[in-house]
Amino acid sequence: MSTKDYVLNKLLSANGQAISGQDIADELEVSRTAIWKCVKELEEEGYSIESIRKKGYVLHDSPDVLHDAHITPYLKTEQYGRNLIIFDEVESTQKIAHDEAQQEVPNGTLVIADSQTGGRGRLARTWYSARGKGIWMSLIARPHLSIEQAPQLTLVTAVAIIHTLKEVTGLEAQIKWPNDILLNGKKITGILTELQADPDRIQAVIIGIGMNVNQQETDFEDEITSIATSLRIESGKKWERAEIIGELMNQLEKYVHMYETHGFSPIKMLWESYSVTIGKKLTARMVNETLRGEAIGISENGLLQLKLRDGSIRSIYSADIEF
Ligand code: BT5
Repeated sequence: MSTKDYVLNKLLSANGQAISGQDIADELEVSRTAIWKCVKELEEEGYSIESIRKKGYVLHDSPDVLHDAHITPYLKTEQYGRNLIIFDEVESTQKIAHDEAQQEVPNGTLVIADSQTGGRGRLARTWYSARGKGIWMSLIARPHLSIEQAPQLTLVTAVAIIHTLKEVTGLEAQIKWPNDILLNGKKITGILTELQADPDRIQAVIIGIGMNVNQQETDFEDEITSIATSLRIESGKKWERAEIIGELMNQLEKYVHMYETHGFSPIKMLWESYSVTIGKKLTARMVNETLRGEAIGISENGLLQLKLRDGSIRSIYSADIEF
């Protein structure tokens, strides 16, 4: 850890109390001037730090930056988010997570970026990832599940996201099958779950999450202005991304563990209670066909059950839904 990171960690964990420059200098066996230089650098990065004579430094405010020291204090997990790989800019966190997963990084390793130049959704669609305004991250999970159980992790993730939003912001979001989280009917979060597996065993599941946090309406590209929203637009205030990331890790670890130990039934119940899809008449567009019918539920393996006009029931794995 660099001297600056050490000073930042001390300031953050002091919770608004003064920390002594001399004490830190002694702990690190460096000069007091070296500590003072770090404080100046942090101020230039947007931290508001007061120097109080004979007492030391007090941190009053932090910029909304992505840094281990900001995220770790929010973690209550054993593994998720404990190994953080944070970038300023990448093409896609999903791509990096796939490479990292092959290097045998631990379960729960999280790849985060402040901006993505080539963020993607399903079927290689564009995912807009404005710099510093949202959460663009990919979790490398190595769950104790069979390959057949992996697709349901998108639904498990959706439940974890709903609980995170409620916990941190108080907002009650809804799930649109299969992978959209909505606030007031507009998309706040997209999920992209991808699998790395041997013929008989999961190596890793890469759970990509894109969440709009601090955008204003004018920040969205024309293509998505009418369909997208952010936490700031819905709540009228800015949010600290580190806190949301920490809580996402807590909730994801909890619900993946619940799925591993109790199967899909408890998740299915929660998922259905947050869904805007079930009970609706809708059109499901798939790569090869389009079906119209009523969504009557999801199956034990996470497939959407669509009742067609002739009364027959079709199970759908993935589709774009229009009401
Ligand atoms: C998704 O795909 O919703 C999955 C998005 C996953 C993004 C994360 S970010 C971190 C990780 N790294 C990546 O490269 N990806 C993951 P899909 O259901 O196919 O929806 C894509 C559609 O959502 C686009 O065609 C747009 O219409 C819309 N869209 C794009 N950017 C958006 C945004 N920021 N907010 C809301 N909607 C958006």
